[in-house]
Amino acid sequence: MKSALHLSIAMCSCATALAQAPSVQITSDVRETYAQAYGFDWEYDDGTEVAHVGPNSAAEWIDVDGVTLTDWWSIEVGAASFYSESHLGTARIDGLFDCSASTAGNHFQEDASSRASFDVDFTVPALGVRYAFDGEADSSYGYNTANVRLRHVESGSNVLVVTGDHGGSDSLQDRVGWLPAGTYELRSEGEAMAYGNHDYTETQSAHVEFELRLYEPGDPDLDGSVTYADMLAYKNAWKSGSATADVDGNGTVDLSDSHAFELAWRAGFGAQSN
Ligand SMILES: [Ca+2]
Ligand SMILES: [Ca+2]
Repeated sequence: MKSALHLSIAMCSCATALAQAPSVQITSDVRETYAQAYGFDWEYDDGTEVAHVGPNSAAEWIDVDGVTLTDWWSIEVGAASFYSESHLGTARIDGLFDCSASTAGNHFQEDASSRASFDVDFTVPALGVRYAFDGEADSSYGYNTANVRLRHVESGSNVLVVTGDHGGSDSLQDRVGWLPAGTYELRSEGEAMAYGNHDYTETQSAHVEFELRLYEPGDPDLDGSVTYADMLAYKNAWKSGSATADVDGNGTVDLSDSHAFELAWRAGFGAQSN
């Protein structure tokens, strides 16, 4: 049965070809930032905030802002700031979010927070795509959140999860695999929330950084071109039953995976030779 993998090498007349950018489509893009600081005391009750919404479907968005609040007597209340940087493309989607918030301890009640959120949906075409992912998230202990998650909508399964909420720290490095056809939700959030009063102050932070790189499904060695080396790499992985040969992501390695890969590999050559 495994000899089926040999067929496609003989059937393809091309020696090598550069891979096209995979034809994923961004279908929804909501990126937002927010910072606020408020305080309350005998003769003071006020605050300030700033909120931004990123340009829909723009490839790049960098947003740096924040608030610093003092009361009517110029006594410090609190501060919050964010740095948000993200990129959307068919070959790369990434984000970097840093949020911080602090209170000064000069009032009966103080709070400050900052937030950066990233909600992007995209679709993967019929043959799927190959991916590589790096991500990390961490936050200081408290109500803070820092996370990133990639979910395949049709199956309801989380493909990638990095969670550094509430003082946690997490990372996924050099993670590779296939994304089968369908709709995907990529969600990330960083939020820092600080509280304070006359006896208590806080300084809080959240950090998230991730990069999802997308490749032609016929390019399992991820060098940007579909060559015989990719077929050989896949064949070896498939023969050994390695999870890296599980193209459809159903947890088993069988002929349906090798057939799916052969289709993708041939399509990678064909797209370039036309
Ligand atoms: Ca390759
Ligand atoms: Ca499979």
